[in-house]
Amino acid sequence: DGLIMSSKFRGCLLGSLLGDCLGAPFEGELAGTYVVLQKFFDKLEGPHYKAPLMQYTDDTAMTKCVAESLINQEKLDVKDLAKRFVKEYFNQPRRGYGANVVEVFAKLRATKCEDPFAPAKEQFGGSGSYGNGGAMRIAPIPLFFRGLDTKALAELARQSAEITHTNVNGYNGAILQCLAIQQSLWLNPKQPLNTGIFLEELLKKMQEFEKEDDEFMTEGEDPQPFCSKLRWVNELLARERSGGKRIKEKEDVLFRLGAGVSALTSVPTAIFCFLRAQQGPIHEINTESAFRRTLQYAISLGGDTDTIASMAGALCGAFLGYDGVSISKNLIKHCEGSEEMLNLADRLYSKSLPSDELM
Ligand code: F2R
Ligand code: MG
Ligand code: MG
Ligand code: MG
Repeated sequence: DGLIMSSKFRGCLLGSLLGDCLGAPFEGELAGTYVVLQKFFDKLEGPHYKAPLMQYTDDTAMTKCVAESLINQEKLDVKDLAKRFVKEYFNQPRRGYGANVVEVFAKLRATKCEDPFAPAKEQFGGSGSYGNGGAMRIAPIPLFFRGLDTKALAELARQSAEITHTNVNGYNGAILQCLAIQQSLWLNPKQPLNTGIFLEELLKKMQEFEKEDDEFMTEGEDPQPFCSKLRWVNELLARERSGGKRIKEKEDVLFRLGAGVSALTSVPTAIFCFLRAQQGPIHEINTESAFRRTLQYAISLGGDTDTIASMAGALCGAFLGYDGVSISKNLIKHCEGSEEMLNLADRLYSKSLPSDELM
């Protein structure tokens, strides 16, 4: 019902913000020790509010643009969205943007976003970016359009991504994260999540979208790389459930899934972190909150920590809702823009299509 859904909007956008703010100090590091992260989180959750504020990065800056564009236009308007990305970037360029995406912003500005898709097509010699920038900012789309069917929703996700990411793996990563958030939104947070069924459904949907790109594949390439990764997510979770080798878990996750800046090495990883934290306690992560466990585990993998934690946090928040995340208000207060993000979630909810009945 409405109360639960509005709480899920808040949880999703808050999870996205917190993952970004808390993961950002560790971005680009090797897989960190659990001890350092445990202390870091304990301190921020503790009774004393202490500066410094944890600042958000490009992930959140762009997510806010997507939310604001949907609230104002009440539909996906790619030209409006492109203009907001450009304005946001040139107002605050030092938010840790991807090294190449800034060329897209410059070209969009120079052409006044006349064709919002044109500049991105020129990236990387015409092959387009496969970075995770399209996926990292997707959360407001599955929230706003939560009642759409898979195909229609995926089409919107792809369009929103193609303003900057035209490589098939760039926009398919955005589609995967979008569909995973939509699935999490429609689950009952009071019931334990069946991770096997969750992945089975997601895989079925992704198989449709990866099929369409067969013709672009060169010989020997995996035609369905995201589907293959999802199968590994399932396998790693199943191993853990059967009490498999815990010590090597992190190494296996990094080897099979990765923790990089490409969509392919980060979106399935974020989905894994979310589901793994729902499955139960994790070695050396000491918290009662599955939401905190999700973020802490994602960051412990190293690499693109802000983005993977942000995407995992969005998934977990969409499942549990704000009322179910059970973390201290102090931790939330430590993250830049948290009040504003919750406010955006409320406005997005009130403007979103009342189409709960569609599903
Ligand atoms: N940029 C970063 N982190 C770098 C360090 C930031 C530092 N901590 C700081 O303080 O400044 N993080 C942010 O970037 C990621 C999202 O990037 P996005 O939007 O996808 O950008 P881009 O430039 O399109 O792609 C990123 C890199 O991926 C590689 N790449 C992509 N497509 C490629 C292709 N077709 N061929 C070869 N390489 C490709 C390039 O290295 C790109 O620079 C998030 O992590 C966000 O947090
Ligand atoms: Mg970032
Ligand atoms: Mg295309
Ligand atoms: Mg990042």
